[in-house]
Amino acid sequence: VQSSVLGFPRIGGNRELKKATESYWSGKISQEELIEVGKKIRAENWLLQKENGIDLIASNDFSFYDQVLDLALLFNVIPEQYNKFDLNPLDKLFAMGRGLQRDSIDVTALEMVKWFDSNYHYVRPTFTPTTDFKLPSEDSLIKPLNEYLEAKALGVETQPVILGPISFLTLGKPEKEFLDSLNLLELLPKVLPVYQQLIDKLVAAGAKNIQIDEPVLVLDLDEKTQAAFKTAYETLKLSSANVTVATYFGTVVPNLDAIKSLPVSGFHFDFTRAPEQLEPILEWLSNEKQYKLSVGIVDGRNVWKNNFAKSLEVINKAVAKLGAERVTVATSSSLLHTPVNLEAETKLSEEIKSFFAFATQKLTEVAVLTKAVSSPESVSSELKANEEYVTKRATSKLINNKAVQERVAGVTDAMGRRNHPFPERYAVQKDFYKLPLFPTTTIGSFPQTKEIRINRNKFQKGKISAEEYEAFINSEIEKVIRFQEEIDLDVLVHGEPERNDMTAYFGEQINGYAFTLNGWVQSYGTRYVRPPVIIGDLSRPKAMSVKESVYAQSITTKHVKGMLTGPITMLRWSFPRDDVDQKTQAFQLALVLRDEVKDLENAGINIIQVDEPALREGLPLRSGAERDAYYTWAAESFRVSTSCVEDKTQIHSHFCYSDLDPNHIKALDADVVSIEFSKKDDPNYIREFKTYPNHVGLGLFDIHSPRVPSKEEFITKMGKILETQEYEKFWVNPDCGLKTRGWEETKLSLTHMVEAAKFYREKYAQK
Ligand code: THG
Ligand code: ZN
Repeated sequence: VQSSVLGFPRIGGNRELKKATESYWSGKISQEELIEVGKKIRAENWLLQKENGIDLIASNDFSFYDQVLDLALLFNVIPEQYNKFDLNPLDKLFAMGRGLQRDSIDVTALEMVKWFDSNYHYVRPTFTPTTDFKLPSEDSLIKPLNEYLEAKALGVETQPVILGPISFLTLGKPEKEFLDSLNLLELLPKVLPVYQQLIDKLVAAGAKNIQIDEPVLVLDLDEKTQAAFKTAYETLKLSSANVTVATYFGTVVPNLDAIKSLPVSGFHFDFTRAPEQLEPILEWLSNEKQYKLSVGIVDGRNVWKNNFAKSLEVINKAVAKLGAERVTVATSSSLLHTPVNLEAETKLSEEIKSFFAFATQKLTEVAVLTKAVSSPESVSSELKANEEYVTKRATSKLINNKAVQERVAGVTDAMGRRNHPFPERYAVQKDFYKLPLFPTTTIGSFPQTKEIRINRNKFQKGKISAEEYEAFINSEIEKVIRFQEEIDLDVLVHGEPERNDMTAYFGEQINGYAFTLNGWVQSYGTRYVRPPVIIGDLSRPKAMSVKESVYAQSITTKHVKGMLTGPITMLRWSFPRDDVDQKTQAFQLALVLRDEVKDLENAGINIIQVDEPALREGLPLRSGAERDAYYTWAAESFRVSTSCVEDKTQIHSHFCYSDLDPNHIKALDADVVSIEFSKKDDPNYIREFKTYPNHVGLGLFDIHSPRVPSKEEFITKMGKILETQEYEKFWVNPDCGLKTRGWEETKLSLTHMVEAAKFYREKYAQK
């Protein structure tokens, strides 16, 4: 039995890669210095894995920005606009990943999209019918080869990891003018020779094992894509190395026929996310003795310690059926999605710490499980300690709260229903709020200035008192309220100066959550998140957001919107429990939020927004029963959190990041929804929202850009929307929160937005 790790976090134990990359961007260090930092991180990661006795250690898992973008650059999949300037390879990579504005250069970034259902985002390659796939002419520019040799020079034999041809093509998209005409798989005959050259070079350099990732095998694939696997892998000559085709994050079973007879040495499957695929896979492989099986069993997506007894059951079943020499023990996926090292967590209680394993600790887990198969006595103390952990965690007071469990069990349909349907509620609300036509509002956050960050930091470090901090926050709230009054917005917000990462802000006030000091994971490029961890049953000791909202309402006669993060987003942006299903966790969060919503209402906050930007990302990867079930329980958990209010209380919600089906938003029954919209110049998307029965604000400007749209631009944009929307249900707002913007552009953009709303208000008043 061998051990295998599919990839290690590349950010460094102290976010060295982020710091170096951003220093390079701002001209503080040279490219050589940046490259050195990358080299050092790679060396540390490889040596650490070697010390832990891992047999198959990944190389080419490192990236200065994104591994999919690396491959696009390597294969010369570079849209023309990036070739117009004489950029060196690394600068070209950054230009494609994040855009570049410098001297005479002005190029935007390629699209960034979610990596399956993880919180990582990859850069989407774009293809044309004439994309000229080729390797760089110099070997020194071939990243997988370089990194393989670099490790070898350190005495570490690695397994290069390459995204496979079917996934590479189908995770990309055609360039704009070829959207309807180019079928990406048509490019297969052109890309395969380049794969072949790359593999031949790796083999010539000494690589004995190569991993080819085909994660799209866990998605719904049409017949053509399924058939393409056979074509691709039968065209490639792979017999000179041990090639493992790897999938993760789901079951491969519906696509099993597509890979059943591929001429490769073995397969890797994820048995943490899809344990149900074990039986059919073993059944198949027991008759196909040429294949090895890599058993993905140490979770690459979560922070929990492995349950060795449970894992060994799976591994031993595989060994019994296939024989030890055909089985590899592995992480379920790359460890990219887990924080680097638990040892850095000096503030976690010993008990909580004893429940966790970060990437570094997971290496030991893989090694122990591997030894446990052939010589359990050599790891008997580890196995015993793990058994104790399992019992301790299952019975921990930190985790179990009977009252919460009973409350979730007692959730009724009625709790997820408002007192009356929207038309009746709206009649009451119309009378109560007396809002003008085209009411204007914002999504919640206002610019997070340096001053805000400094004060938050001082408070966290105990350098200013709670009273001083509260006074500061109140002064910020007052500033935001006065500004909104000045430009005559209709529904005001308090601006959220007290929050940074909203998931963490609420999580910190909920029992059953744990936090890390250094548990960063890459979200995209040099942007990382530090997701809080749901460790147990969730409950709210006291109100979480009432103080700030009530203060804001107390200093204005206009309506102030309360601001909360919905149950699905809280769940998706945290590390979830692995001992309770996601629906239960969502419902626990829903009940916490329900109490908060009620407290806000009781405190005189009449409009309450519960954001669900992550609603769409929770979607199961495959269509079918599980996906339908998700929509049902996700919507239900939202409604449980918001349906406890009177008719007059207006529930808002907000979505961003991805295309949404109005039908799924409808199921939430929010009175008003705001949706990211400014970058969609797609009239069909607007039209779809005509069927949305409640009120809707389509975002009118991009908050990711400092650009200020003019009043006329807003008027044009609104005009387009009003061509299809019933004007009475139309709200006016930006795409998303303004926390990453500066005050100057925020003031101008919002002023123009309000002026445009007033323009149409007058125009429609005459109708
Ligand atoms: N919170 C959590 N998870 C998330 C998001 C979040 N996942 C999805 C989405 N939002 C990811 N988007 C971003 C946007 C910005 C940044 C990270 C992810 C970002 N990070 C800062 C950085 O790396 O410099 C660090 C921010 C911090 O100090 O907390 O800018 O909102 N849990
Ligand atoms: Zn948003």
